[in-house]
Amino acid sequence: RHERGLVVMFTGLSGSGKSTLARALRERIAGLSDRSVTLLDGDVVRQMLSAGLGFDRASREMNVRRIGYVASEIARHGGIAVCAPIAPYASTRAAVRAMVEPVGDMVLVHVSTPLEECEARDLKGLYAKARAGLVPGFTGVSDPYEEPLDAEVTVDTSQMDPDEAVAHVLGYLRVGGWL
Ligand code: GGZ
Repeated sequence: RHERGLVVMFTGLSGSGKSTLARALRERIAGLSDRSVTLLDGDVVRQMLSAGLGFDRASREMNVRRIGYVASEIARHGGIAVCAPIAPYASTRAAVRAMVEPVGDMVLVHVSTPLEECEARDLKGLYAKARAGLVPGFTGVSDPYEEPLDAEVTVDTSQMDPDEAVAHVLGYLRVGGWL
């Protein structure tokens, strides 16, 4: 078993299932491990840690780096942090990895649910608004999402249900010796 802390960062489009998976993973890890497991919930982060930031490139970079910093501090002290920002830029994800890896382990989970599926779900009506030009710079519609080439795990919630996706991540963590 690893003594080092761990950061599990989900990345993917709006509506891809990141938050659902992050919450479920947190619950599963809490039931399996003695270590503390902290969920950095997207909505709470945007309200508290990143209050006032928008969705332009600089704001997204700042938001994701702040999440990465807090997660790395949790890992430094031996805890497990689970977070789920869109994190659309490869360079920002690399910066987070560079912050985490000196003090803990980093597992990037790409939630690769296709845009068409996220848009068909449109849980919050944001894709429709974005298509209508009412939300400028919406990820996947009018703003980039750079697909990760360095994800440790990839799950597509159009191909499996949330329980299966979480089981997949848990399997990776078990085989790797974190659980
Ligand atoms: C993308 C946006 C935007 C724009 C508001 N682009 O489905 P949601 O609503 O709950 O998840 C999205 C959330 C993304 O915030 P993050 O902090 O994860 O993004 S990033 O990592 O890029 O900083 C969506 C909502 O905020 N939202 N405007 N223009 N998503």
